[in-house]
Amino acid sequence: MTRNWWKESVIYQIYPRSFNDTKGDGIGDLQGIIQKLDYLKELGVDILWLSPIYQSPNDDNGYDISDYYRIMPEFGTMDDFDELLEQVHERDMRLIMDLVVNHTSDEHRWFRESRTSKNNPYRDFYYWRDTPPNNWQSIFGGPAWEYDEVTDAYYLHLFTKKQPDLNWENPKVRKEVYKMMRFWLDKGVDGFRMDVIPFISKRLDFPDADYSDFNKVIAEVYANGPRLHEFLQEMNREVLSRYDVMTVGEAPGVSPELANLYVGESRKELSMIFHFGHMFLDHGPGGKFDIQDWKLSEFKAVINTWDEAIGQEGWINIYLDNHDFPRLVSRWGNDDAYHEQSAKCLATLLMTLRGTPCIYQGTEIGMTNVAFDSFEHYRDVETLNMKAGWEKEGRDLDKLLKAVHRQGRDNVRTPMQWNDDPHAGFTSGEPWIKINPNYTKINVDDTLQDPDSIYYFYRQLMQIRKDHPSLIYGNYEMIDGNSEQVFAYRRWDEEGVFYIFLNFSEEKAEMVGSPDKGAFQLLCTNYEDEIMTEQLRPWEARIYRMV
Ligand code: TEU
Repeated sequence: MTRNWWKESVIYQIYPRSFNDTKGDGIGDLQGIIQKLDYLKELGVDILWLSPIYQSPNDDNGYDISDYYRIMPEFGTMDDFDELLEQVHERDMRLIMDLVVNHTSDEHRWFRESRTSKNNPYRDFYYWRDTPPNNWQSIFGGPAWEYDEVTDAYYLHLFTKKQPDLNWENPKVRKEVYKMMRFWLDKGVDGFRMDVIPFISKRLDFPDADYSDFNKVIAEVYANGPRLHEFLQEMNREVLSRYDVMTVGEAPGVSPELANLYVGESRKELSMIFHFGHMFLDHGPGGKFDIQDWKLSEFKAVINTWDEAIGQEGWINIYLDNHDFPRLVSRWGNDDAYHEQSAKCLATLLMTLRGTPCIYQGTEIGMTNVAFDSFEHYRDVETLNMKAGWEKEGRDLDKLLKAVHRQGRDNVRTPMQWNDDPHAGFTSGEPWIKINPNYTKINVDDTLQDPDSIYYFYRQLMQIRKDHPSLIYGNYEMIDGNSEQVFAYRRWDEEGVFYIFLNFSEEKAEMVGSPDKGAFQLLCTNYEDEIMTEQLRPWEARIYRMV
């Protein structure tokens, strides 16, 4: 397997709006990120992924771009960006931008032009039809075809109606996208995270879809269109291949079988993808707010299947939360009785699977979900659209609020908790969204004072990963896949052999398949007393290394 800097790195995702505000307007900004670069360098991360910072009306918090060449004024100026990029590079870190090119904002010049008349030169930058050609639904609720009276026609939007889908069939669209990508790469940006990139090629026969299983529609109708790989190979040829950069494709709808079409080295498309296999385990047929139980054996099967599918040919990003999914310690761990142990156990998983790990801002200090007592405190368009839909259908809003507490995206968008000052040190103004009230207990300042904190455990794990490339490039094999308590696996190559045991439960658990004590030494555990009992304690993680 080829060795690359981006395989040996750890990514840290910054949601700029909620990271650090230096202007007192309650919104995070680029100078705020600059202020925290030493904190990130100390943590040990290598690549910073910024969620979109381009000009946007923020219908979807920046994932609705109105100008790809300008910085959102709330975040600062292009000079601030240039300073940020320079400061990141000075610390031998790298920075990747969020490339959102499946759609733009409806306030983008291209769309403002496109909607003025049926023969405007920009008309075919988007998908217009005189009547909706199918029953497609937006992922954020409601029909995916929006009527526009100016030309008495409908346009396609797979997300909000303020996010019209770009028509990639039009070579002028592709040319504009590639030009914009070169603009940022010529500034020295080190790559892109690509938003819903599997959606850019549409099935032009626009078949109806069966919404009894939304995730199936995403996989079989919205994603993996007929010209997708042609477009990605063209993008690689025209742009990416000319720079030493990395790309990570957000890959909803991509199955393990299709993975290496995107990331196989010989394909010359993307460096890696992050899949949604584990992320939809608790989504019922009605989607994320139709919550169903998940079993550890199912979770392990997903990890296994993907590792096998990628094999020696491709590469994936390893993540357990991001700005779209609940906080990992609340969703997969136990953010109450075993907050610290389970956060560290999950960190061990992140750092010892085969792939490039991604830490989402605040996860390194164990930030948790939040349960606002009313919809008025929520800001996410996905949540608010869902509430409007349930209200219209006369459904039980209390039931939805409970589902939002578990699955809502604002769980991960409450501001970073820097200290126990008012507003957690995030802002001197009124934050754009309420701070999680547990900031007095969970914050960076306190974490840095505690040598046994989750933060220092992440640092320890990242150092272990760097010291032992077998944990990056080595083979992976699960042990005892049927256990509903323990996730155990081996990592090995000619440089080393490692066993990892993770107890995903509140009970003691047998260490099935434990390595021969004589041949292995304990390298890391999340129980400070390090008295190694025969059984794993609740949420105990252990890494053994063959001596
Ligand atoms: O997300 C695409 C996507 O599939 C997610 O919307 C995910 O399925 C959903 O959030 C789960 O509820 C990307 C961005 O990450 C997301 O923030 C944007 O809202 C979306 O695309 C539109 O750009």
